[in-house]
Amino acid sequence: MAKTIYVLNGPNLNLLGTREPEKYGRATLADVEELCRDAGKRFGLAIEFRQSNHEGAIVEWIQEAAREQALGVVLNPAGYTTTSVAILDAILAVKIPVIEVHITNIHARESFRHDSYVSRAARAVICGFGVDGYVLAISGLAAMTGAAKS
Ligand code: CA2
Repeated sequence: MAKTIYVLNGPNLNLLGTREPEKYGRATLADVEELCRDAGKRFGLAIEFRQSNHEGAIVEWIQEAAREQALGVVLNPAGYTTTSVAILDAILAVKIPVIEVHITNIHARESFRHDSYVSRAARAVICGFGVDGYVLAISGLAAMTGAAKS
């Protein structure tokens, strides 16, 4: 059975490609899912791709990923990045690696976007590569877990 990477997306990312294209680009979340599935195939990995506007759903999915012994989680926490102790605690409670991804370079934006709770527990952080950051995160997870060799 192929190992699975959970790709989790936080609030408002369902709007990707439909608003603020100058910031977030024109790719939709469905396009991002396709990019992730293609990247997964290259490494023989299954992708579980989800989005929610609710903090608790993201907490439950991180716990589910660990229970299901997923290879890891790629997480764009979006607006919960700098507010959610609950998501931080969920990441701290699991042993699987979580890679934090942001489409934009959050450090070049407003200061309230800089101080990520998620970064305190994430194994790695990728930001500013646009939606290609998701592919980089999957590739990085495959490499750090040894899945890239098999
Ligand atoms: O750059 C990123 O990926 C962010 O996580 C996106 C979040 C923002 O709060 C973070 O600071 C950085 C915003 C997600 C909202 O997504 C939208 C996409 C298109 C149109 C409207 C919202």
